Amino acid sequence: MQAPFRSLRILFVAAEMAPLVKVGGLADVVAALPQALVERGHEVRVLLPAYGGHMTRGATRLTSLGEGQASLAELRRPDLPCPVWLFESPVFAGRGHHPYNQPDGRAWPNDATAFGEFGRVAAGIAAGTLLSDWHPDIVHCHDWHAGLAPVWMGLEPTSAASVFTIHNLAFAGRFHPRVLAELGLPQSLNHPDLLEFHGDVAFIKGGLSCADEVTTVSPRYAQEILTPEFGNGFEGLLRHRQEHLTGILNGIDTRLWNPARDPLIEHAFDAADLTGKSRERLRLLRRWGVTARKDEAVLGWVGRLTRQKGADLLLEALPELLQRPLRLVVLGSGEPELKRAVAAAAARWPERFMVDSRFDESLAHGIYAGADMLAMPSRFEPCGLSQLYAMRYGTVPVTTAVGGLADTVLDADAIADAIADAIADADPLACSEATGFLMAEATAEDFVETVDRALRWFHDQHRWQALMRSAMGRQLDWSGAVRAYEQVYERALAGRSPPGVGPAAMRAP
Ligand code: NHF
Repeated sequence: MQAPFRSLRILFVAAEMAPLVKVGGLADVVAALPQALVERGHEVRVLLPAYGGHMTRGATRLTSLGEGQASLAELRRPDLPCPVWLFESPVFAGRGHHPYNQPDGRAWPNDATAFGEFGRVAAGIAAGTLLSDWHPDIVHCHDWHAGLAPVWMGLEPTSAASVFTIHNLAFAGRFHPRVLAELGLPQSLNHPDLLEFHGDVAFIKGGLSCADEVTTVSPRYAQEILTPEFGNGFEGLLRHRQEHLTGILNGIDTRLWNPARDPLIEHAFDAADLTGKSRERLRLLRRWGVTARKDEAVLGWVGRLTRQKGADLLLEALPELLQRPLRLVVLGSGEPELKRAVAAAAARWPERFMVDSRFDESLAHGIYAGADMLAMPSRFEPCGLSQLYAMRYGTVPVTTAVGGLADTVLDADAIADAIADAIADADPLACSEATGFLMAEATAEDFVETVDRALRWFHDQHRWQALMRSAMGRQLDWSGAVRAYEQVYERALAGRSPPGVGPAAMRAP
């Protein structure tokens, strides 16, 4: 049954938010979901760490925190969906160039104290001890960085309910248990039902075990993480909390990602007139001084060069792929070894395999607009946003059938076969629901085989254009997700632990 609508005060707690600080898809979601909630009539604030002075430019101080040099500042800007509250503290000092990694690539050594304190600030806002005039109904925490917020909330009297969203279970925020004492948290939290994890403490478990409701970013991933294959050791706990676990597919900000009015591309286009897309293809290749024949497809990659994303599979498949009429364009940085291997391949095949490893939002838009296909051979993918951006720009994803990819990419051959089976003389162009191509296994062989299937469609331009239009026509905005989150918020409020008592899990040991 649909819950009756009421306007809620929601505090988002996250380590990233576009355009202020972005490492991955988390940042896009933490910008777009508040926007959609605000449009539905909710009052939203986002709590973020201030990683450097550049983030607090133009912000006004709300309050100082404790006796140290920490404070809370508010940033209001036309490009932000709601006021952003910045936690300024020496614990985050020096992270200006990257929130998670030191210049040599290693994680910052004080992550536990920094994000532990961050969670404490969220709980202080929830309890009304830090700000007197704004109390959230819901504290919506994202990924391990915010995992201690529901734990701190359990230790302070608050009437707010907590929701924890898993964007990627592979990052757990795992530390030595001594951090509990360093943070002034009780040792009783070092318990298998709470934070303990194989002799360490894992901050993500704070969210998984203590939040009133847990969500993740696609229905398929919500199922997958209950299994040892995708559960990263948390599958037991997640199965235990299954009644409180919901998979809600991410949307995208369709105003920002709109090929008909995207300031980051030069030639606008839409599904009715794709001329601009061909021009964007030329423009994209011109960046590297190359052109492509009509029968050559441009296969793009936008994303981190990691094993999760299957960057190693792309490299393994490369010699085979380059036997085909293909040009590959890669935008991404990531694991040092993969970065080096990608750079070496680019040097070896300069006109066929083109790479840019700088973070460049306009090149990302340029690839979504100008490529024919998007490569995304991920081993696992909680939701995946690149395939959604690509579809919006008529770029057909070639991906693995996992997580959110399986929920959003409908295989063109599978659909064409189903239609042909159902209707004897079906129109060969029929692919009304199809949006891309799915590989069964994350292997280099399957990837090549799936690119081959995509190329067969590409070489029949009538069918290809129908497929592009079908991908572009898919509804990708936040409207469905935002209603699903409202239901989760209502459930969290209805089932929340009584103020001051703490979540059920904290009472158990
Ligand atoms: O889309 C935002 C993103 C997901 O699959 C993505 C991931 C990180 O790995 O929810 O978070």
